[in-house]
Amino acid sequence: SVDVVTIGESMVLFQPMSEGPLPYAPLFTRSVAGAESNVAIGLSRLGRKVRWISRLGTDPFGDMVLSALAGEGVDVSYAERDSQYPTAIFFKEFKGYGDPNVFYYRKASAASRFSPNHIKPEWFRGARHLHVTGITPALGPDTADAVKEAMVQARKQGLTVSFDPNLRRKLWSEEEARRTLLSLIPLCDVFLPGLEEAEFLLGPATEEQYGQTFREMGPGIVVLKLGERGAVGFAESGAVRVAARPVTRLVDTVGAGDAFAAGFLSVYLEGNSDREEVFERALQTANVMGSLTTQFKGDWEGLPRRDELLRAMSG
Ligand code: CKP
Ligand code: MG
Repeated sequence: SVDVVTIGESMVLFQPMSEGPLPYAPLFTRSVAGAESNVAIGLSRLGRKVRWISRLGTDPFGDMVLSALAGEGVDVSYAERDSQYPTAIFFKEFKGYGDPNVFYYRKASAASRFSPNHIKPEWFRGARHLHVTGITPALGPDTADAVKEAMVQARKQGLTVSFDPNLRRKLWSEEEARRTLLSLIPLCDVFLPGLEEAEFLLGPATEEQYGQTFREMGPGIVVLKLGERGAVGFAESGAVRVAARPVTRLVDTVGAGDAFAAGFLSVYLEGNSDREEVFERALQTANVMGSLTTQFKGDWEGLPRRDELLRAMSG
């Protein structure tokens, strides 16, 4: 059995070997990424058993995604293949500063066809936790319903649920994004927005107001990611603030949120996260994970194993 189940599209990722405008980038390296599989890899490296589920084409890139994730120790046995629709791909563009640009080729991908009737009770059987993000609901006609159904079914089977809104403006309109993301918050136990996402969802307010308002919607734990300022978490016991770990060499910010989620969940899964000491350690672990992954190119390649994490946290 597994600790964590995560559902969401993974794609083949092409990263230019040079910085600068994409039309002039002649050489690319190939990897795999997707917010949910980034979290799965992060947790797997820390020793957790994780199952990743999505739909892939019956194409060579689908094979590649599966072998990359399996190679990281993630259980891919429930991933489904679809002969009608392809595996998606995406490209990064490195500017040499700030967040890389991202270009998706994922319309009508196999994962965009994910619908509620694909969900099987055995996906969640024996598992403890489900992690989903706000990317999946933006992908296709039935994917929002599918995410909702997955959250409901997981909870019925006794799993806790975490939800990262991961707002992607390229994938849907602001109105639809706001309405759909807000509708999913009541179905989670742990909500993990960035400060800008909180503002997008609720309008301007203080960090404390965001924490309180989201908690009133349902989740017992709300964690606001503050980037260079660290993070602030809100729980029954109150608010806990932790500073960021300084980034010595900022290379690629994509995947930082997922690393953060993996770090937070790795401690949350220990239980007792209502104790302030545990909650604070979860936030610190999340911060260190987020900072470590930005120091390397790729969404997840820089994620630590347990001993590396302990060293990074003590140093
Ligand atoms: O919010 P993050 O930077 O942690 O998420 C990055 C991932 O799945 C990345 O792998 C990308 O492909 C995506 O989010 C996405 O669909 O945007
Ligand atoms: Mg994110």
